[in-house]
Amino acid sequence: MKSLLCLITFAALSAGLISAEEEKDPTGKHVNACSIKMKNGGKCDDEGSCPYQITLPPMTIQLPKQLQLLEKTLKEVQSLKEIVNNLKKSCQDCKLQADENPEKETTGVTDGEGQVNQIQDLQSKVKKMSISLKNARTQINNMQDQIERISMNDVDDYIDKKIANLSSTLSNVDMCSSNCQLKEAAPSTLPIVKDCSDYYKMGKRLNSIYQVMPDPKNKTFEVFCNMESMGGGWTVVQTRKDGSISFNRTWDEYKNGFGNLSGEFWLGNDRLHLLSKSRNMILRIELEDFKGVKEYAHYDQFYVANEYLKYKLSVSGYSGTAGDALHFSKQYNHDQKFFTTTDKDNDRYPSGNCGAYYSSGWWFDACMSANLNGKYYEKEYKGVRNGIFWGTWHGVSEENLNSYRQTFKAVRMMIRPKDFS
Ligand SMILES: [Ca+2]
Repeated sequence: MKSLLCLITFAALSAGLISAEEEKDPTGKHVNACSIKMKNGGKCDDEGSCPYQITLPPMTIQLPKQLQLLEKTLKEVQSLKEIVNNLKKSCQDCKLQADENPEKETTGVTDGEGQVNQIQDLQSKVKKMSISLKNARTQINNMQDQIERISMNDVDDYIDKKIANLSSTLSNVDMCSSNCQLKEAAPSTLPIVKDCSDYYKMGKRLNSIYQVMPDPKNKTFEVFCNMESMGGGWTVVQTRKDGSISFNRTWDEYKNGFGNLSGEFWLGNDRLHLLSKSRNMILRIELEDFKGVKEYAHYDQFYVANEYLKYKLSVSGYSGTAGDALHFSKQYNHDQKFFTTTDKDNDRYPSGNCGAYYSSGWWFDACMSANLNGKYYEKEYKGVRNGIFWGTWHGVSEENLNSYRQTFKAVRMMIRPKDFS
């Protein structure tokens, strides 16, 4: 009977249905003792019947009516406990998975399939968007490369051509503004004068100063036209003939030009750029020494870039008698070199400024095999070769450190459109 009562009490405790005070031993440890006590309640009578006293804990428990029902309840409670334990374990596993793989969305045990699918869809969309973003970034990078390859000069040229077309159209409209029907195909009375060759075509045959406008975006400026030598139509860009002008000048002076168009001068790098940009130009260099020897160098192509590109020189296609000093050797080559002055070092000589060393503004390499803007010496000189220099001139190759330097009496640089005839 006592064991049955203990069993019932234990079952109720396990199911959490009742609470009971736990007994402790003198050391304070919990003791799994049954709290139900049964003892002798008095003296036994003659027939041997004894009074017993049962002490129950001070609790009220509503026990099932039948023990079978109690057992069933116990089993259900056990089963519930197992389910709860499994759920706890599943939750812990889920949490661990989520910690290990934060990119994956956790789908709780209780989440429906619909939610799982939704999350997978979202993940798939995120992946697609990520790929699209990568592609877009690649395309942007490619476009940036292309933009960098398009130099400002090309854009400049493109705009110039468009403006030239517009100017031509506008002048036609002007001519036709008053009495169009009476002026049938009237020849243009406003010819475009880009350089001296246009004046030559208009019948001008006098060596003189003329106004030209190679670029409609820029103002007209004066040039000296050589209409007499070598077929005429030449726009002169540099002249040396008496040493009256110093060519040891600053960047800005070379940019804007200096000297006297009727005497010695540098036309100016900005003008050189505009002239050589407006048409494909050829270059003719003429040299004369103090012995009266005259030679020339002809280049089939000549172009000077804008200031932004440091007036880079493009020159090629040599023919002539003076030798190709601009392309002297692999070491000394003035083609594709930037312009350097005493105050702006764009040369290829790392230890100093060739312009300062040779008292000149020029398309220095590191440093030079030609320099037509060097000092004007009337007599032979020694030391630093800072005079007007042409590296393929007679006798120059035999010069040594102690010998006299070659000097020049006259130098001239002039350009003309390649298609001039
Ligand atoms: Ca340098």
